[in-house]
Amino acid sequence: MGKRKATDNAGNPNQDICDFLMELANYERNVSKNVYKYNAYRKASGTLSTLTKRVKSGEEARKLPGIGPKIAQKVDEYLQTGKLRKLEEINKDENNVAINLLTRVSGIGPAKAKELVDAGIKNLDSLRKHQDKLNHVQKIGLKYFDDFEKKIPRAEIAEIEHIFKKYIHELSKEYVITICGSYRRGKEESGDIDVLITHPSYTSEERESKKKVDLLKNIVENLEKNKLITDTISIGPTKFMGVCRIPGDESKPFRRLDIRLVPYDQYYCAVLYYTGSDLFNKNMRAHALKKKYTLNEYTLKRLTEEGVPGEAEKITSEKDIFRILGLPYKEPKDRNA
Ligand code: 8DG
Ligand code: CA
Ligand code: CA
Repeated sequence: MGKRKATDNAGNPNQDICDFLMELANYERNVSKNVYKYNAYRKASGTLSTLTKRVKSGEEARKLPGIGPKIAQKVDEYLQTGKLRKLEEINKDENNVAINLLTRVSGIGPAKAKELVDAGIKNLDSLRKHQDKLNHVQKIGLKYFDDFEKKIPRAEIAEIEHIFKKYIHELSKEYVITICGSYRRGKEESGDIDVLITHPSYTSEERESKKKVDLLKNIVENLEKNKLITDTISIGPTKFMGVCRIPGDESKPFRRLDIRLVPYDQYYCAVLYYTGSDLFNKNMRAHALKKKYTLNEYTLKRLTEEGVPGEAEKITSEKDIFRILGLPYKEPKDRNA
């Protein structure tokens, strides 16, 4: 699960406002455990990050989608005073600050962070001394804390993509490999690398019959042998979570890598889903429901009068999904909503 970070567009004239909204969002998620407010702040930040001009007032911000009176008021306070009392109050409490810090470790969620803070562990040095309290994922998150906070430049992912394809095609030329997520949406920087893989011999029927359980394991072993994959967080028949680094260059950071093996007949629903953005996905699923369809990372199915999903539609491209739902096709770069 990726950590949700600020929506940072290069040259965003409202970046500082987006940053404080994301700080409030993280506080709501990590400390108040208020998902509703968390999403509201995130949405507001997302909206402001798409503007090409700086907002002049809360009133102006309020006219935008996803910005209500309370957030507009905060934008006003920030524009007028350069700070926000609510954030200052939040950051006065060292436990809040500690919880926010610890949730930045990959694998540590709000509940675990609170447990650690209650046990008196409030910074990374102290956490390093108490690794017995951490599971395997969290230990890797701590080990690579600095690297995992660094964004991955587009050119580096392109290089990793190239190496990836080279080694996987050694196993079989027929593997289809797509790097999804923010990279596919054309972003200049990404938080992690989301790889989807399929093979014509691997279909949803095969998956049910569990015959091809070793496909992903073989891929991962090959990439380990070739020094691209450095650590495994978890691996199952269809999902790998781990760490990679460009081989032969120790100056490069370690990067979070997710690989999913997807049945051939479900590939494009998965590509759509893992390309995101997650807000774009949410809107698309809501639109599907209005058209009496249900869409998820596996399939697109028509709903009966009673609302029961029928057979999966035959999908051979992302365009099929847009067409069936009566939507104009959107290029990945236009899905940053
Ligand atoms: P980033 O890594 O550069 O920060 O951005 P990202 O590539 O858009 O985010 P991600 O967390 O790596 O997720 C990849 C895609 O997976 C995302 O764009 C859409 C889809 N997705 C959802 N919901 C969720 C979710 O709750 N967690 C994760 N990890 N992915 C999700 O639609
Ligand atoms: Ca991811
Ligand atoms: Ca990603």
